[in-house]
Amino acid sequence: MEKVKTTCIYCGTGCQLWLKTKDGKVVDTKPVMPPEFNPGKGKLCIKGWNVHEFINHPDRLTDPLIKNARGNWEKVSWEETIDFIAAHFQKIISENPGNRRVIGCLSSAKCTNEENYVMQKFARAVLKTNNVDHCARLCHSSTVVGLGAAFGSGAMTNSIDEIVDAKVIFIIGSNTNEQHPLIGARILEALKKGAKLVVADPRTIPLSELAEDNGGIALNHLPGTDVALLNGIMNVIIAEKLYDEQFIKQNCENFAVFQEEIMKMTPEKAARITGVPKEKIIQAARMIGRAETTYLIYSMGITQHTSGVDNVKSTANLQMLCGNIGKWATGVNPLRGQNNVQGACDMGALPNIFTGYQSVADREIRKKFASVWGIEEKEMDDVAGLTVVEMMDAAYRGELKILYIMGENPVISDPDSNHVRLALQKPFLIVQDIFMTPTAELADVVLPAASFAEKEGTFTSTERRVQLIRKAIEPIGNSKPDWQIISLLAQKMGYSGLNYQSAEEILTEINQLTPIYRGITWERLQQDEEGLQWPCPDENHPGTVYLHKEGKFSRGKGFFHPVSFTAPAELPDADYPFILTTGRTLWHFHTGTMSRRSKTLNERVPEGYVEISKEDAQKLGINDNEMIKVATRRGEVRIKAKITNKVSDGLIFIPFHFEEAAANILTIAALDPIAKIPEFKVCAAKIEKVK
Ligand SMILES: Nc1nc2c(c(=O)[nH]1)N[C@H]1C(S)=C(S)[C@@H](COP(=O)(O)OP(=O)(O)OC[C@H]3O[C@@H](n4cnc5c(=O)[nH]c(N)nc54)[C@H](O)[C@@H]3O)O[C@H]1N2
Ligand SMILES: Nc1nc2c(c(=O)[nH]1)N[C@H]1C(S)=C(S)[C@@H](COP(=O)(O)OP(=O)(O)OC[C@H]3O[C@@H](n4cnc5c(=O)[nH]c(N)nc54)[C@H](O)[C@@H]3O)O[C@H]1N2
Ligand code: SF4
Ligand SMILES: [Mo]
Repeated sequence: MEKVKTTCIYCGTGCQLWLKTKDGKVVDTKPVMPPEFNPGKGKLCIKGWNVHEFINHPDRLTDPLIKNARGNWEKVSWEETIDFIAAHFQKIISENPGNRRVIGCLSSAKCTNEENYVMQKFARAVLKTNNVDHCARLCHSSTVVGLGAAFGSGAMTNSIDEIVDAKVIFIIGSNTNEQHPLIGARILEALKKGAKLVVADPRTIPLSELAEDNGGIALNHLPGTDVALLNGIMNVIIAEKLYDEQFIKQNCENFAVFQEEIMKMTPEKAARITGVPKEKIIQAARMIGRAETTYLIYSMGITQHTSGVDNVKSTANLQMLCGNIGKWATGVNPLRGQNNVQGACDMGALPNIFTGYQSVADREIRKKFASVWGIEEKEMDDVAGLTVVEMMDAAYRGELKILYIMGENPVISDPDSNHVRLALQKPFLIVQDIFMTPTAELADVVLPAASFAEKEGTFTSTERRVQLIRKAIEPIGNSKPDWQIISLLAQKMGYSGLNYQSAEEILTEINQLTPIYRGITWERLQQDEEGLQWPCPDENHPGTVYLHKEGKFSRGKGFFHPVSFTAPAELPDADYPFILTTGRTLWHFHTGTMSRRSKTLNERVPEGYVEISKEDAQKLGINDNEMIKVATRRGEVRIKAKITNKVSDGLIFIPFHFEEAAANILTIAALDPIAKIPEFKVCAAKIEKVK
């Protein structure tokens, strides 16, 4: 057996693992020792341990496929496929002169930095459009906007390793132990060292119980009421003078206006809105306010709301108020979900920025990119492009003529799937994946990509840590690394600026154009066992463990945004009396393309379910494991009931991994007005027995 060291493909923690190979197949996985190495410390979670199980699965796509007139798939050569796609791009471009909104590209947080860089360069330099986006839109777009406005940088401020030294850990809207298990493991270590946990989650998650059992506090607030909860907590901190006056004076601005807003949200009022007893709000405020250091963690419970940006700004307000920024074991720490979602954002796979958050609206920046890319600045799109959900709407209206999707499965992952399915039937659709997904089924052309085990490149983890992935086996069948496929397309369309020989060559171009990645070279990554954390401005820089050191915020001063509570877009009523919230389980990953093809994971949880409280189940006469119908104004699914004490009365929870009981048939496509993130965490639903 041979073994190759690489980075886990599932979540954004960034654990290092060995892929063991035999006869050209990946047959086993082991964690990378020694235990002092960040971020995994010599451990893996259940998904990491079984990451090899999907790689050589017989369902892997091996050849390009074109749908014939009868709707059947035909295997075709790469040459024919590339000709076919390039001809379509050229036809649509020539039929719509000057219209930059007729083509859209979805990039992928599953793919490497180099592949995301190549995808956005293809969109901008060849297709001349800023219509490029990816799943970060559905995930942390509120973070990028909210923390960008408050601090000047949208990334996780501190590192995973610091958790163990925090005195208080405030976890709001993150099911850390199931969704980032090895970050969860560090929280358990901190508990052992005497840290206190404050957990705010509408459901009772594993951490809620741990908090209460160890002298901390668990708050079960109503979904979508985080601003009221956080403002209530800050109201007490200000009233009881538990805030860090000196930090605020020296490093922040707009405090007076913010304070005025906060004083309106008394704990009594916060209790009425959130459903959390006033005493508990006061207790949480005192625990956070009095702690020497509080490390705040949040994830989708904060971001996936029509008030996502406001929620994020509130977490920033709280940490500035307590002087918990720019110090070890503090900070606002949004846990990035996908293995490389941080990297896909850093690489500019977003409609408004190039790499390193450099604005497409800035002429000097456009000039810089144009000169390296060998194109004219005036040819470039200077207006922000469409976001994921906006592209779906444009497709539905017939305005988007071609959609090129790399490594995403929007039929299962976007809100309101029935609408998405209709929308995707309209444009010429190209899907590039490792498996035939429900989205690929709708395509005109399917391109087989090589998986992470079959290529080289880099991923950037949630803590801004850039690490290598290494090739363990040859690409399966005739599949190719994503960057090579895009490169072939670009060449066919007459552009030679994407003819790279290796991922290393692409990273070198990224280094050149991206100040925060300038010092993160291929050579250094090969030498450094633990990767490098950006910002890393030059080749001698050691990388950055935590941002905004000594209160020196990236934007100058930290900005207090006065934020007031707004209710979710759709609340329960007589027709739809339940709140439906959606999310994940430990055992599966997203749309299940990989985890449901992993024998070990799929045996544990083979099908979808809806969590419902005992009281509600009794009222409706529903038994455990009974097939029931859950419906919203968008659609309905048949799904197994799971009676549990994890959800309170009136609340139901569905994990969105299961195609046959797809949560997103039910969810609402209401968006945050700025970040355009959908409200996956709240909509109104009803439950019926199946006759
Ligand atoms: N096993 C596994 N791990 C994963 C993933 C996976 O699919 N499977 N996906 C990865 C990705 S891309 C991401 S983004 C992360 C997501 O990681 P998480 O955000 O931790 O996961 P979710 O289950 O979406 O939601 C987290 C929690 O938010 C709570 N919540 C719901 N509504 C609200 C609310 O209004 N306020 C608050 N405060 N909380 C609320 C839910 O009850 C849930 O416990 O996980 C990553 N890791
Ligand atoms: N209801 C509800 N919906 C949600 C959420 C929620 O909490 N609730 N969360 C949202 C969030 S946070 C996220 S991040 C999104 C995720 O949404 P998606 O990104 O659409 O979901 P994935 O299943 O991760 O899709 C990744 C695809 O990439 C493919 N793939 C893997 N490796 C490679 C590769 O190397 N190359 C190529 N070309 N393809 C590859 C996989 O087979 C898979 O089909 O879902 C969102 N949707
Ligand atoms: S915690 Fe995340 S990165 Fe680490 S092994 Fe598990 S899924 Fe992979
Ligand atoms: Mo995500």
